[in-house]
Amino acid sequence: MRIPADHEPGLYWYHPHVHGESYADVTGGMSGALVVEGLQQHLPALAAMRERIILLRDVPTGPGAANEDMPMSGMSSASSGATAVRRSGGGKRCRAESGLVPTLNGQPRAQIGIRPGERQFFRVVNASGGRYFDLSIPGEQLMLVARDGVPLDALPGAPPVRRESHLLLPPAARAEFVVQGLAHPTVLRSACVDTGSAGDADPSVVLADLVDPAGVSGTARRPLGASIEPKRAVRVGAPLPRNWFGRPFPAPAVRRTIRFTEDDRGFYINGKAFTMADMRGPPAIVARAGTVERWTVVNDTDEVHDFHIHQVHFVTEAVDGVPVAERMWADTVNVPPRRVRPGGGTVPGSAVLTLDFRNPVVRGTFVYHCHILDHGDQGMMALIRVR
Ligand SMILES: [Cu+2]
Repeated sequence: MRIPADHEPGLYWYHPHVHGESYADVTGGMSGALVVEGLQQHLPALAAMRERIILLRDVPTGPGAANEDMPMSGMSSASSGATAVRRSGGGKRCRAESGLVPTLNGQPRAQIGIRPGERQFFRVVNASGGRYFDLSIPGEQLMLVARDGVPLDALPGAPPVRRESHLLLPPAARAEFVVQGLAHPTVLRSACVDTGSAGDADPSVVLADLVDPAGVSGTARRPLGASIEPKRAVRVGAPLPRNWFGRPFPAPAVRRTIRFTEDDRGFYINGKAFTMADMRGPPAIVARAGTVERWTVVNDTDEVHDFHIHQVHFVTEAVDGVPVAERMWADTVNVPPRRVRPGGGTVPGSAVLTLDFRNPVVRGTFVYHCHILDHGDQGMMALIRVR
């Protein structure tokens, strides 16, 4: 595989993409991580830290495999802008069985050794077929440095590090963040994600225990590893590759609406359920290379959908009409379900995206789809050609 010299450093992953079978293949574990090296050169503080590549997979559960977490704590509600989702208060949906058990690098409840004060660099892939994770570590903030393979400061004006109380990772999303060991044992957990009244159950779960490998020692009070506190100046080393991610946007060349719907027979984009035969058919969208486009992804269903496009990254500008304050590059975004209007009727959910077709390597015909893979398999997918 040839990686262009101006590619961003960051975290990607791979899996089979056979239409109609992706959910089964990915749930069966056919996936792996891909790291494009260089983030540690850009943020030298990371180079001093232990790196952990973490794949979260959902696997079919056997008897007694459940690993339910405690009820929702009083954490603040969604703060991570582009991927805000409603969080439920631990109601029925949060106790529902999904039939799948989440695993961290293959283990239902992993152990991660981290000394008090030690900083480690977590590079997390949501490689599940359809589960949302809402990651947090009780008692600390996560220092986010990259999302969906792109360092945060690749976007002009964005800081290299953001402090987050939790990180929502829709299926296929990646988050790269720094974790600092606490003086007492804690956990990496996922809070229950409310995926809407028709959505799948994504109950809360403990993914890993974070423990001091030396036991209760009380040593090492001072931080180990270099500082990466966003409030102090984070030292930036090698500059990021000069490429299209760092250039200001021109005005959108085209505006489009992508509408997600579903019924008892399948899942649709703009009224069309994708089939295997459509792989060779004309693309739903032809985009002009060298432009940016503004897409409004509309969710007119009662469950979340996870918009994802191949090859291209985008910036989420607004979710449900609310401008996103913390803009960043991404290739997955949660689109919230429709909601009931107080006076009656419903309002569809929406996400407004700026898609970037300027990079000359972004060419040819590829897909965009819901990355809840059973939805994509049942038709929520379409072709785009860039020329
Ligand atoms: Cu979907």
